[in-house]
Amino acid sequence: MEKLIIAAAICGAEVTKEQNPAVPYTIEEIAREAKSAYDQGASVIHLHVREDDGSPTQGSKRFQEAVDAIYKVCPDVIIQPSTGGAVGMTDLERLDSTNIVPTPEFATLDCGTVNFGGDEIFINTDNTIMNFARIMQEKGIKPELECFDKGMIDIALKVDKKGLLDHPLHFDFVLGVQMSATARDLAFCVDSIPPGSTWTGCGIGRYEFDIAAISIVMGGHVRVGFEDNLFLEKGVLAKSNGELVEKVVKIAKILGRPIATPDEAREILSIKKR
Ligand code: KMH
Ligand code: ZN
Repeated sequence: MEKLIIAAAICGAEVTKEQNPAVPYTIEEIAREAKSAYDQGASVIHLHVREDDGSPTQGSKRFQEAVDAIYKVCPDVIIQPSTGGAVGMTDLERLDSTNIVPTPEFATLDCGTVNFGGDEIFINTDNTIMNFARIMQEKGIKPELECFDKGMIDIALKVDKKGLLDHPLHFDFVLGVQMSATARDLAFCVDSIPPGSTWTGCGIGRYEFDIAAISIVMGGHVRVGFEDNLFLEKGVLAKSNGELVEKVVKIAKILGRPIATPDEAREILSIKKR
């Protein structure tokens, strides 16, 4: 089976130090968390950034500082800035994370509107999605198609029909926010994407390691990290993102799946190194 790409979503926009003191806010903390994940086997860092007080920002200046600091300690890692940002940000704000040097190799593209719990709605209209896809295509940024349910896969395929996505496509299936997090859900998503596409499974909260294990067996890739889950096991906070990655590496070893280096991940994902 193909080597396993592990993506670490080290920071997110919503989780706080009150929930887990290891959640990074400062540039130093973000670099520390990226290194902890990379040292354990993460080849992709999914990146949000914060101001020092923890408030989320998509500002390119802050992203540039974070990316520079990460490359110093993880020179060959694939950095994947979020273009989702935080609920309520404008499209222009969200896209600012891609205005860095070098231009990102990879970035998220959220393929629909999502109920985030309570009154929170993460809005992605068709025009937003098409516009983000067009800009990423122009800049040569590989989109990770974030799909929180099957309808979002269909939207991604509609964007593809317009010629706004270069092949092979790469999907990230996020389970446990809008769709439930079962093997059946994941299998339905995997069955719904074009042949030759690659995909990552991402389980939110207590589903993180179930979805990781199922994805490893099914030949997909895995995302873990504080953005999605703060616990190493029930009642035990993870001390670092590295601990979460380490657990995936252990599961992969038991299941016989070797781990991809960043350059091997580029090859699998058809990403051009900057
Ligand atoms: N923070 C969420 C509103 C992404 O990174 O592209 C959006 C999100 C998805 O995290
Ligand atoms: Zn994110």
